[in-house]
Amino acid sequence: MNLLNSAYIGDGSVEGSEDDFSEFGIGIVHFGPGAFHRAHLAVYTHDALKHQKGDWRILGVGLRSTEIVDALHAQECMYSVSTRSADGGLAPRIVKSIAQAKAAARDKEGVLTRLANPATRIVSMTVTEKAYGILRETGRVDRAHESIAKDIADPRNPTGILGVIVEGLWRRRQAGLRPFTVLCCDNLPQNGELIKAGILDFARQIDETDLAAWIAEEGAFPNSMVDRITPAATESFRQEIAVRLDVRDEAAIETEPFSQWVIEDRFAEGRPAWDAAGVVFVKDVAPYEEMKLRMLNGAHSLIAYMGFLLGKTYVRDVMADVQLSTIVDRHIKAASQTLSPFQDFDLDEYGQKLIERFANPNIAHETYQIAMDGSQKMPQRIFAPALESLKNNLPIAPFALATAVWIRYCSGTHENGEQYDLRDPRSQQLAAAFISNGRDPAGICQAFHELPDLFPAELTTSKEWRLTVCSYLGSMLERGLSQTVSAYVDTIEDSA
Ligand code: CS2
Repeated sequence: MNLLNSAYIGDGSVEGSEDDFSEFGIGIVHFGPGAFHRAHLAVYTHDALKHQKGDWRILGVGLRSTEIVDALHAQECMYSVSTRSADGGLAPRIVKSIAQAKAAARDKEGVLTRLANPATRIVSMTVTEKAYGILRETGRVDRAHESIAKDIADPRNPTGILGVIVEGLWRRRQAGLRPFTVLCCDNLPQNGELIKAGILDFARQIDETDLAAWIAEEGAFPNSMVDRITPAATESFRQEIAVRLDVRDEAAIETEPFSQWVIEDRFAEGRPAWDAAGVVFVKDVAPYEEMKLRMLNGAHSLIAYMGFLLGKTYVRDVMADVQLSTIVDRHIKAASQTLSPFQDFDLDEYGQKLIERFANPNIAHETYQIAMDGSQKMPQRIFAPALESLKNNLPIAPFALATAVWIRYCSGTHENGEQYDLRDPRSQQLAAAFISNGRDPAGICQAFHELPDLFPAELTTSKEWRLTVCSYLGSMLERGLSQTVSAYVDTIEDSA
């Protein structure tokens, strides 16, 4: 039996199963209906619809993948989200805010038509950092990015996120409609501003009329900070939840109880009652976003590289190791020192809560999953706070260590010689920067710092920074990671 035919739908025995939103139309097109979206925006939207009726259901679009679209489609887009608390509790609920799912690869016209439909008022996305093809330093599109290059050459037949959105906006303008709000839900700094800059630049490249000016004038691109640790669902979890619910749910996901969403309240054509569902609306997301990117995501990347290289499969395994969790704790504290205090927010308390979240023994979040796409993540997570620390005479060692571990990871080889796939859009460049310098830490460091659009110039030119990264990398190559980690922990203990 699948979820659709289940007695649970409608009988109220699982939270959310009795809710019926079938009369509500689609108002949101979301690109990337992966695990994170289904545990986050879709849940907030379900809860908002309970508080306030409205045509705010979601069309989930897979830009490339078809698998999740098919899974959702087969069960009328209903699915379960189960939270796993540290004490072992597993609490499932049913989510019904997604009305339809489409694969752009199979029905591009259907997606574009929906973007140009007057009922579409918000276009949101979780497509990962690498999908955009926007150069961080300038906000301009990266013409070397595969889908950007393709879509600029053939804009009426787009394949990438920017191309598809701009084509949707172009069609709306032709039809005399207003633009939709673009709501980026990826972990990028000033994500709304960044995608706005990319969209405007893309529009300028393909349209000689004033499309870009119209978008800039009438569109809305609120920045937002999203947070919920959601591992990729596994078959063993699907089996577990099938036993629990007595149905097979191909789109089931497990996640932590914690969830946070902070958005700037600037919407061109309204929004669901997300505030009633717990979303925090603020004037300026920047402080929240910096806190989350540097403290949570920064620590996550450190955990991922260090943990993966030391044979720790999950984040919780790293946290269960006394030495490694000491390093994580040190990192979170150093990251918090780079932030300016805001409102009544207690950064120490936030940091403490992060440690608990990472340590949750019932969340199996793979270090190798988080390690993916480091070139897209390190700048905002590690290099930005490193630069802030350098400028303000704060400790740079935690960030230099994290950078050195990432560089070491980019070798693609474990200490025992076993190889692994880097899974990074720049993997060839990264691997070459490492391998072409043999085992010379200074040469490797130099090659990494010279890669374009990666390190901020002030870090590249700082002797102190380069020497610190280089000395950790040298130690990892000479003495191994375990010994480097132990020596680093001694320095933390000495300074405590
Ligand atoms: C993680 C994030 O995979 C990663 O890079 O750091 O997905 C993290 O789990 C989320 O941002 C938590 O909100």
